[in-house]
Amino acid sequence: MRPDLTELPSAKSLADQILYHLTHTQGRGPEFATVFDWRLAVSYTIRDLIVTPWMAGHRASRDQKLKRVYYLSMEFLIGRILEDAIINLELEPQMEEALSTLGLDEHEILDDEPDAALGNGGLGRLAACFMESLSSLGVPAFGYGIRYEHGLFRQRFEGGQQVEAPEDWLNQPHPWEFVRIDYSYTIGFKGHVETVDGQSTWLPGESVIARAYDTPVIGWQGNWANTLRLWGAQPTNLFDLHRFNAGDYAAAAEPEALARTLSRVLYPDDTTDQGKELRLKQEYFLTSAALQDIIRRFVAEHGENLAHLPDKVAIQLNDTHPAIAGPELIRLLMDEHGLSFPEALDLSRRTLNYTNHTLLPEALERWSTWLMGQVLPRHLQIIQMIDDDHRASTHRPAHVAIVQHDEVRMGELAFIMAGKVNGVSALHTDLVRSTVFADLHKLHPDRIVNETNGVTPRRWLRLANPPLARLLDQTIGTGWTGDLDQLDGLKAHAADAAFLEALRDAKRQNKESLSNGLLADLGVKADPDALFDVQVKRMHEYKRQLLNILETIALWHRIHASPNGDWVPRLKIFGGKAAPGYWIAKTVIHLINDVARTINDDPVTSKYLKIAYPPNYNVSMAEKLIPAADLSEQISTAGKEASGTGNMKFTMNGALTIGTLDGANVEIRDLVGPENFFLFGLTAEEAAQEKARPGHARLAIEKSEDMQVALQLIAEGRFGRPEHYYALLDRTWNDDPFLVASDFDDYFACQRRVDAAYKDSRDWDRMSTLNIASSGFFSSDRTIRGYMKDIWKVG
Ligand code: F58
Repeated sequence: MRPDLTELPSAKSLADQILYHLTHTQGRGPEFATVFDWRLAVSYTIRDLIVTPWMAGHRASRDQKLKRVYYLSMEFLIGRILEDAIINLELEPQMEEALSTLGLDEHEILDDEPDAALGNGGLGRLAACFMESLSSLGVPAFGYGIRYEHGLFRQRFEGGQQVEAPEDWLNQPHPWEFVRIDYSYTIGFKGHVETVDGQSTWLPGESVIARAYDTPVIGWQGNWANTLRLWGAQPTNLFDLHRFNAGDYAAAAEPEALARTLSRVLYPDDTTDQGKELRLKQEYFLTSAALQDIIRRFVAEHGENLAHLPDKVAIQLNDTHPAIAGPELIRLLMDEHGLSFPEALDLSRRTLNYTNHTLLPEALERWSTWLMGQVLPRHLQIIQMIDDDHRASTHRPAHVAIVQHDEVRMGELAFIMAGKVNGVSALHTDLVRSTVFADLHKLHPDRIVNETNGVTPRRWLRLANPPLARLLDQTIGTGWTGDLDQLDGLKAHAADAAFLEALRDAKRQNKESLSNGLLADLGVKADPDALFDVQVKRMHEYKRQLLNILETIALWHRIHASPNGDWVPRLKIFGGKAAPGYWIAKTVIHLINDVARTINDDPVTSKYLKIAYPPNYNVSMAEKLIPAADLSEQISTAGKEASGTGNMKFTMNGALTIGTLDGANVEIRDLVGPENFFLFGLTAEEAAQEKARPGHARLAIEKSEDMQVALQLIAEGRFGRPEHYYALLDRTWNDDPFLVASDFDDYFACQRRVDAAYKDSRDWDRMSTLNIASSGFFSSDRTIRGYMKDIWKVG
């Protein structure tokens, strides 16, 4: 509830404030102002309105000595901030009016904002949704991350191939942040440890300063704002004056350049060894700065007795990336605050928690003991102490150690140092218990809990899909935005012809705007009546974009063979980036673009089949694509996608899902009803067995005529130079680690069921209604309430 509705500014006062900031903050008169100047003036106007609840929240948390939640994450994939803030303050009508009286185009202003792309994909976007929900629920919380100067790379296609360019969102003033030069911490690296009378002291050989940059995150209805505190790296000595005076300017600037490297770039989910040391340093940089800040605040509010830390502080580690928090917290408590090892260990365990986001063995972090010893020598000692203590206290089997084969296993470290460990969907949590952490689960049977992911309905419904949001407001009232379970009220309208008509209309508006955009940007002419079939996510073998494009080729071949058939027109949309070093994923991108060029130019099939692959998929693009989708592709190999969150956004926006029993798809299907979900493919258990069957790929391909045709057309060079694809074809025939071949026929048949269903538009709309109506569970508000109760013990 808003405390005082009269505080909401009028359109007139917004316009006045915008003009004020244009003149006094931007230093520009309206006659010379660019879109950028106006956008900054609008942003400062909105920021002013956020500052009051932000400060009030801080004061309340401090005065009432409330327990705080700290979310440590190497990634926050925020996207744009301005529109989200306007929506959460419920200022859309006033702002629209204000901007129109100033003669400005609102869309132009909003579109001028660069995405804050400080993340790779789902894990980073989840962190951003959590920040928004924590504020919406009024939970005192801080997000801690790194202020990367360059977020996720920009993607473009040249000759169909991905080309990466640096992203530079900070190349212009960022109006949302407040720099806090008084909150700066020294972060050490390397050097050695001296032990005198049992008291160890780490003498780092290098150090940098972590400086805080704060962005307020406003919650729904503007009552509460938390802080996203991002650390920027600064050199301890700004400048080597000696060298400068000697005329060696490059060398004089070296310390600064080296230090800044730490917060220069977001690590792209990479497969190479390069940058490993830098990545470890980045992880430690974030973690140490955050923990020093947390302890400083605790002491300021509660005094020196750190025994109460777990009562006032709950720390969540977003994956293993900040798992060095275990040894670092112990180090700070022991070496800097004089606690004993057993005390420090106990307090740390009652404060820290860890979320696992992947079962893929190659994604579980490991550091060589050599590198760890070089970069963080004191931490390596403490890790050994944690490991010894765990061995002694649990009598565990030898293969459960943190340090094994000269490697530090960050998953084990995070698990052993956490009060609670959580998976991100029901299936994933079961698999965490039975596979990666099976032994540790046996030793600590109460530690693993499930918290199925969620997404914020403010951004992913109200902001992204205004036509649907309006229809929902008219049909079930506006309460759904803060309480997504109210969507359930739509079930009563699933047979109401007028409602279904209006729903179709809303989807149609989104499809039309997307079609216009695709025509303008890519030259792809899409028919808004076609079925919009969308797969958007990071490019990865396990997500199986290859399965989708092979099915597209096989379908094209069939349409070509009988062009007068009763085909359902489809637009296949792809979006996603591949890690720069991940050649198979990059080959699939190339293939999709090659196939798109051939198919889109085919006069025989073009009224039935088109492909669009807009480059540089990001949060803002997702906000346009998802509301226009009829069909959501969630086709990962079962057992590989921890949860998925895109799948939830599509469901909320009325797309039906074609998917496997993987991640949160399982829960989506249970909730929307199996009859309103297009299921295909092996289960996780069957997939594991199939993978163990020698020659599974070849056997499956030999049984599938459609798949053979698709592979043959690629090999013949129908879509581009075949030699580009020999390695991919060879891998598909002979290895196929993600079982594209084994699931192909079932997927193809399932797509034909989709076609049949789409022909009955009334029934499709009914199913779409039931999908939306059943999606309340996937609000990140529900997820955060789960963490509060099961893990953080707050509220
Ligand atoms: C994703 N992980 C999971 N990792 O794949 C997805 O199923 C889940 O829904 C989501 O987390 C949220 O729980 C993910 O996005 C990364 O991007 C890593 C970043 C660091 C390098 C390795 C990949």
